[in-house]
Amino acid sequence: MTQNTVAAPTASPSKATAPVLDREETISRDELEALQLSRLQHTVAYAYDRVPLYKRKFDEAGVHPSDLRELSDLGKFPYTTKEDLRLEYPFGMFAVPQDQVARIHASSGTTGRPTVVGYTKNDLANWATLVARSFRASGVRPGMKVHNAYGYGLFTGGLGAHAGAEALGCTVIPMSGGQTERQIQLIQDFKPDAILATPTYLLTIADAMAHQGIDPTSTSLKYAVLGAEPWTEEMRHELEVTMNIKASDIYGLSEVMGPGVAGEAVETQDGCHIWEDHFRPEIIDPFDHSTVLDDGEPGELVFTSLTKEALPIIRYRTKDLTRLLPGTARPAHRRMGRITGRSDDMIILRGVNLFPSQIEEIALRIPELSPHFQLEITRPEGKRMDSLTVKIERRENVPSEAGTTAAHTLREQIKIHVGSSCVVDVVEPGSLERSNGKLRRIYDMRPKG
Ligand code: DLL
Repeated sequence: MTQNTVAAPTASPSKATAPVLDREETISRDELEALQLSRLQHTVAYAYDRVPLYKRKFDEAGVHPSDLRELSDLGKFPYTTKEDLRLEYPFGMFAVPQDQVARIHASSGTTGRPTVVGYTKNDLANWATLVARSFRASGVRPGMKVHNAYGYGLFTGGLGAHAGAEALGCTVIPMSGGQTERQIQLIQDFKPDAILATPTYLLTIADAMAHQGIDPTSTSLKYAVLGAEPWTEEMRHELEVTMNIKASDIYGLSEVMGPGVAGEAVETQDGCHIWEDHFRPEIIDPFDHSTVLDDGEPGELVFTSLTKEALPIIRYRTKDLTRLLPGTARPAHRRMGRITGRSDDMIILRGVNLFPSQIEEIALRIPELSPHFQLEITRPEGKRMDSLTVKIERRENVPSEAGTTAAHTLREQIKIHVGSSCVVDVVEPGSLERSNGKLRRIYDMRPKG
């Protein structure tokens, strides 16, 4: 990719600290779309020639790479799903010989075979560039100390964020996830400027600090770049106030690259800009897959990679629900709205669709309630309907009677805003499991089978 860089127009209040942006961040939409088209034509032909699965799928769908004449022609090509990656386990989706694969990552595989992804040296360089771009947009600058609490290992979070922070010119503290006491010690001693973590893990850290008698607003931290799980504006507010930081969003998924597919600008905090010089996004109707929706309409996010060598990915169905919005801080690069949830995390309660993020949004508006909650789905014996119990901690220093009143309020608000009845159980502060990374919110207790 082009390494030319130009100064940002007005991204920073003072000229002396104006960040230097990648040239692709400042190009016009027309120039960007021309680049997308040529890269897309190349990628589609490259995938067809090198990956048997793509050849088979394109042939079955009756499309050929030469059919891609304009960007909208992408809609003629078949989707790729996680199932495809699982079937091709471990290396069937790779488009280069193994000796050109510089790195492998994989999903945990708790729900079946893991999905395996690979990167060439160029892929790793592009990835680092895009993560660096995302961090810079979120306020991180060369020379800053960055505490990386994303998990290292097969998960793309740790190493992906690490390489991006290094590429930006930061001093990286490769802490990884877990060992919360140690995290706090190092934050106190090393005095980092920025922290990289999942939002719920940063909450765990803040909580543990308060328990140790450390004021979470008193640390050296000024910026947080948070992602890897859905979170809400209410959670951003909670973390910004609790820790006296600016918190920005970062999005990505291993099948498409890892963190840094999209990143949020700290000066606008209005959603992640998708780095469209490397990925072409589409929004499709999650129920009627053949329909590509217009910008602004909510649906399932689909990505096609434009530069990847080891694992080109064509129309990958992320299952993430969001919408495309016009670019702001980086005008040519469209933004994605916050992810409301994943289609496979949707709870269907008596015909009403519900996501954990909706509960988070509503609960955090009730002052007595904390952001620590979990959702239990049960099917009471003899009943044909599922039932939802929201277990949520009241905040420290809130008496239990006030917690009971808050439970009523939460139940009513859920009924009004989501449209379904549930049980709310307000529990003791500190009684629910804390996050170590990606937090599990839903506990499905229904009888199996
Ligand atoms: O979670 C990559 C990542 C690491 C992103 C660190 C950001 C920071 P996977 O483990 O493959 O990759 O999980 C990808 O996580 O499809 C979304 O459902 C969810 N996700 C990732 N970022 C966000 C976000 C990494 N900012 C899956 N908001 C995705 C909401 C997110 N959901």
